[in-house]
Amino acid sequence: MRIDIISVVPDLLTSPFAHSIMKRAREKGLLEVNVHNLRDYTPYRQAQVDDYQFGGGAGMVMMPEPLAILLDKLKSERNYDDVIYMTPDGTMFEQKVANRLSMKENLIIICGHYKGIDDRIRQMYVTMEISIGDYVLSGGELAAAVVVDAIGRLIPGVLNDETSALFDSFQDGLLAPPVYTRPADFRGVKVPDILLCGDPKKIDEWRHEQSLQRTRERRPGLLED
Ligand code: 6GU
Repeated sequence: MRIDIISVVPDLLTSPFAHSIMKRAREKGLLEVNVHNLRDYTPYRQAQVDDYQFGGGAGMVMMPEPLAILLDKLKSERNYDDVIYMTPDGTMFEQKVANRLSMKENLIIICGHYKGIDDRIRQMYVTMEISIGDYVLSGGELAAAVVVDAIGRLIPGVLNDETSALFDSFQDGLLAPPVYTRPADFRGVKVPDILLCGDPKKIDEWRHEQSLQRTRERRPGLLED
């Protein structure tokens, strides 16, 4: 999968993909992330990319021309499955959405700043708008990093058996069960006996029961869906 990210603060998008599973995905050639600095594509002087909003009001708006120039260039080079705009008024990002996006070949992600982007870019180019939650971030970059991480780890071959996504919270609509490692007795608190019994079937049943119980207690809404 190839993901092109458009940003006015590209430095925010280096570290999130330089470590751990994202790093391995890129090294294996399964994920290619290209971050583009929007200022490199503006036709305006002094690398201007934003301007006052028509109608007045506080806050700048990202101008359409620099975005259109870069979007046209990318779209002339390959076909994109979606042009995603990160915005707090977008569709809520959930595991279902991540699963679906992980099957795509080429994606563009636009990170907004200030008051957001000129609405004509949304009308003319954007095919999908994503929010990562009901709170406001100062820009779309951290949200884009969340989305790319959630998608990237689902690309076939990125995770191995040990990191398998199959048992993640949400993947089966339930929260994950509790996990333990050594020591079996930590300051007097013991690992549940069943995990030491050696019977995989019994352990699976216990884990499923724990998943159900956690979901009932913490996120009962998930059981209704
Ligand atoms: Cl995608 N962008 C911004 N700026 N704030 C957000 C968000 C996105 N999702 C939740 N809050």
